[in-house]
Amino acid sequence: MSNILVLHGPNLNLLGTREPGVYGTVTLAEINARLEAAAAERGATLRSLQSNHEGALIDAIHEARGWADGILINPGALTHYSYALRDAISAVGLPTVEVHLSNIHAREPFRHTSVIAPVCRGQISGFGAQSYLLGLAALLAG
Ligand code: CA2
Repeated sequence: MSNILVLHGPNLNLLGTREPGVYGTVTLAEINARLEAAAAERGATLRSLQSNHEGALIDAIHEARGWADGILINPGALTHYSYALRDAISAVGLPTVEVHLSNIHAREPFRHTSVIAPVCRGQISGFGAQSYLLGLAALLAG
C-alpha cells in the first residue's frame, strides 16, 4: 500500500477559519502537511483533493483505479446521504477508510448514519485532526 488518495468533502476548505468549537483550529493545509509527513515516514505517497462538488469527488475516485492502492476520505455531509459517492467507492473496490473530525455519533441524529461506512474498511470519528492520521495508519497497515 504505497499510493493513497486523500479526499476531503464539502466545506472542509473552511477548517480552522470557522466553528473552532466543533472542528478545531487546524487548517486543511496543516492536516495535509501532517498526512504527508506521516506517509513519507512509511514510504507512502499521497495525492490530496478537497472539493465542494460531489461529482468531482466521484471523478477522483474513478481515476484512482489507475494509480492508488487505497483511499482516505472525509466525505463531510455527503457521509449522510450520498449513495452516488458510496457506489463509486464500492465500484472501484479500493480499500477505503472513512474519517471524521467530530464524533458524528454524538451529534444531531441525522449525522449518526453513514451511507459510506458499509463500503469502507472502517470509520474513525471524533479525534479531530488526529482522526486522519489514525485513518492513514489503518490504511497503511493493510
Ligand atoms: O466531523 C467531520 O469531519 C464531518 O465530516 C464534518 C462535516 C459534517 O457535515 C459531518 O457531519 C462531520 C462538515 C464539514 C464542515 O467543515 C467546516 C469547517 C469549518 C467551518 C465550517 C464547516
